[in-house]
Amino acid sequence: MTIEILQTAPLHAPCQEALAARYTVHKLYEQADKAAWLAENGARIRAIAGSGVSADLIAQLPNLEIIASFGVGYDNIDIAAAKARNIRVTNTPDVLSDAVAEYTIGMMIGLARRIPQADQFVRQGQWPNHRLGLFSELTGKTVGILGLGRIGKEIASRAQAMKMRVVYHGRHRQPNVPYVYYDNLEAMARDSDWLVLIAPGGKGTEGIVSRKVLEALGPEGYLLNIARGTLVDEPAMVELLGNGGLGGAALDVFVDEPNVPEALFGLDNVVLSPHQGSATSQTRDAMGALLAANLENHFAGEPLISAVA
Ligand code: 8YV
Repeated sequence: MTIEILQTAPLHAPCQEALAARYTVHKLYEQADKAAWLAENGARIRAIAGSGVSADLIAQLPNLEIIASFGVGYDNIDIAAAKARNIRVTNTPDVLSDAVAEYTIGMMIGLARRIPQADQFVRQGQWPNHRLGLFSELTGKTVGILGLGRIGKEIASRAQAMKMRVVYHGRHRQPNVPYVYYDNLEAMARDSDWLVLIAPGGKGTEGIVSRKVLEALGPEGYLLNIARGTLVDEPAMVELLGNGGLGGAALDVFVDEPNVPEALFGLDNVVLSPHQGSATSQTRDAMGALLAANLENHFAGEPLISAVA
């Protein structure tokens, strides 16, 4: 008898294929009546693959042993509910750090130099009659990184390659880190040209980039969010981007994805992206392989590769 697992969302195709070859996979998101399906079949499920796992779903799976999440962030998994039942949780750290860091620098340059706008300018045939203008560059600027974790460090070293000065804020000063530490986010925003957000989502960081922090970053300051939309007071950010209180923003994440505040669509001091940080074939293959390997190890009684602490 094969092990039965539940997929909560569509996954990267090669990952899905690897799971289907090894397990009996049930796709909850394809069930018309999810509650009825869970009531009838929930007891056979031993693992979840995917993201978006609520306490309510966990409660309907009495024999659940492990949740293997596709992604490094696990703010959409009820970790407390899993812990209460000794259900193991894994994520996909490290393998996506380079792709996310690379995209961060790409979006920063895209905003500083208005690359998407330049593309539109040429496509719309404006070049023969108009000049696009002069913009800013990263060279010599200070970037304040919120969250100097694994991805934050990759961003920091790439920012240094762009000849930027790196400072950071997090809950603690880190030993053996060559960057100036700020224990106050608002103070760091005030002293930075760029504020880069790469801290985890969830209740602990909700709204941490408040109106005050955005105002401290100021009319010449640029915000880059590649973490979670929930970190930012989004209405305040939209207002300040529109009235010149904030210089610009490059945003890969939003509070209510895939819905983006429409007021942003008319602003040319923003660059918008549909949560693409880890979206390369290379990285998604590695994330899928890690998810599958964690499940494999769990069912073989081997140590997990990347368990959520
Ligand atoms: C998503 C991410 O997981 O890893 C994360 O936390 O935000 C992304 O890599 C990815 O978009 C798959 O849903």
